[in-house]
Amino acid sequence: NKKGFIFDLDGVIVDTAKYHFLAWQKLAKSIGIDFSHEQNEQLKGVSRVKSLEKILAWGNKTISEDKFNALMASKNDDYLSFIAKMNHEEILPDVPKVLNYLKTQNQPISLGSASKNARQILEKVDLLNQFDAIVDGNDVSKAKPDPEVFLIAAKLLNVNPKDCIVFEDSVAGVQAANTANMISIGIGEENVLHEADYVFSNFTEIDTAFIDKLIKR
Ligand code: G16
Ligand code: MG
Repeated sequence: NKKGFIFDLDGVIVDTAKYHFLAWQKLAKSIGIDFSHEQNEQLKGVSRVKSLEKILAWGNKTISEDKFNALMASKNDDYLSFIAKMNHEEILPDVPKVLNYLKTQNQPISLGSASKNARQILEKVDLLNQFDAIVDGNDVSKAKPDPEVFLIAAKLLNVNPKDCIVFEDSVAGVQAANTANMISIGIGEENVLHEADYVFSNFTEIDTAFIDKLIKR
């Protein structure tokens, strides 16, 4: 059986949320807004534009379009300075194990990320050539929870959406997978990701028997 396995990037393959946090926090501070870890959690899977809109709303701030664009650019510069220092050691536990097993089973693999920096990050951690398709923030017009990103991935893999399996750490991403009629696998906390078909804390909990079950279903 040929399925399509689609991986979110931030929070599934690497933990870049910590870098987003540092960059957003610096930005928020520069315009006099407090920004907490809890708020950063709510930006997971959310696009860059939407993230800044949320931060401004939390701080009750309105700014000009020029200022908005300037803030977006400097946030990304800061974020990229952290990305520049990444290496393969930042790949989350047992992600390579799962990717390699899928390869031995001839299962096509795609990335499905909201990030416009996805390719750079995959390059830094040496995973770029592991993917048969890459769909990221540059390819979509509608952000998660819209299913567009995963539907494009299914198309590129030449697999029906109902034969796709999505690994996601964000609520919006799980909803996007469900709306696309795909199997959703939440990576994170059960109480947060309860809409997913399955939830695991991380890939160390996913064994080959479970993957075989997904391939055969
Ligand atoms: C993600 C992160 C979000 C981030 C978004 C856009 O995607 O979870 O926190 O705001 O990408 O990223 P960038 O600013 O790099 O374009 P995902 O879908 O990989 O979890
Ligand atoms: Mg994510």
